[in-house]
Amino acid sequence: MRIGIACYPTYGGSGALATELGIELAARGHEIHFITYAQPFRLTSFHEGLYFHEVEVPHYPLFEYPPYSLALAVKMHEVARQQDLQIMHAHYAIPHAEAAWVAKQMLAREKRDLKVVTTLHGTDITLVGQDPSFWSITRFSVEQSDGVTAVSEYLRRETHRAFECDRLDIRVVPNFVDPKIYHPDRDDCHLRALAPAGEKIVMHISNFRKVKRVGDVVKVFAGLRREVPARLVLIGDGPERAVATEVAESLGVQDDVVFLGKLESVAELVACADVFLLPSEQESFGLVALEAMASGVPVIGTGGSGLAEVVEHGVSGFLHPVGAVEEMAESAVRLLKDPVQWKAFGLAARAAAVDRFSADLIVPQYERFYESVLGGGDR
Ligand code: GMT
Repeated sequence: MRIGIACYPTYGGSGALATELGIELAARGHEIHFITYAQPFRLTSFHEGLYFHEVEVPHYPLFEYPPYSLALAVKMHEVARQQDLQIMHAHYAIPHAEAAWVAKQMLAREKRDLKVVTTLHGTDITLVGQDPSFWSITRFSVEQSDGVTAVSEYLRRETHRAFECDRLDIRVVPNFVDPKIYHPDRDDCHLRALAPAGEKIVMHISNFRKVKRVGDVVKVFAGLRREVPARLVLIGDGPERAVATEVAESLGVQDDVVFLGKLESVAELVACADVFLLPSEQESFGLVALEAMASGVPVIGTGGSGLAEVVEHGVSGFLHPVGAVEEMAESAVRLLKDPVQWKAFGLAARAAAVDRFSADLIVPQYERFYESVLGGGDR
């Protein structure tokens, strides 16, 4: 198949997943065209059958807000014509699904068909899409898509509820991980540099947005560090970084908190972790938690949203209510003080990643979905 993929190229789960999907599909013989404003951060080397088309937005003094969505639609239209694309796969509805709809209408006038598949990732539905400025157009573009997928049952339910569209057919295709890239082998990890005195490593990776509750990450760490010598490794950056620093200083743990900033590849670092923390307000899935699990790292986070479909409470990690930092710290101590239990949780985490969420299992689900949208197969 000839498929366009529109996604955010920056650090974040939706862009990471879209890029990994493109790479996997190209390896399976499909022709993949990424359309976005910068090289996707996980697209770091040449892959046969995979191309990147940059969307350029001209600056003009009149534009206080340069119209990226229009430039994106124009590029989608251009690439679809030139490459004879069959499908445009929009990852994260805003503005990719809207732009794809516009490109589809432009092509229809030229008697060309382009099927639009939209994958809902999370905050496009649970946060940004519900803002009154975006609600109606998000609902419109999702409903107008030829096929819609969501990365969890939770997100499917949320979409039906928040957009009052319970009859809309949404296929759940969970996120995936490549267990060959994310693996529990610690040989290559930077354990000695991160924990020179053999401390336990507690890790968190995110875009440091409010929804991630990075203040809670530091509070959980401070709680567990009272019982277990440990260091907190924070990877990523974003608006709440200052909060993490403030909380660390106020709790007196700043010397054991390491900020590594934004990193393109985290596979060799995640394997160093003894525990991964994801105490988010909500997660539609928690791709980063899955990457930790594939690396044999138990996850401690919050229940009540999509993370509960990834982490099994009491088996591959522990899930607690949002804000329950004491309970999360207790769970971490329990694991870190009991090597037998820690090992069992790590093995269960790895097994879940391989058996339920490996690329080999999930990518064919996307292929079948595309075929069904093109009219050639069952959904
Ligand atoms: O977490 C973010 O704010 C980033 C966002 C994204 O679009 O990159 O992540 C969302 O998509 C990921 C990939 O499907 C999911 O694993 C994350 O759970 C989801 N984030 C939220 O729901 C908060």
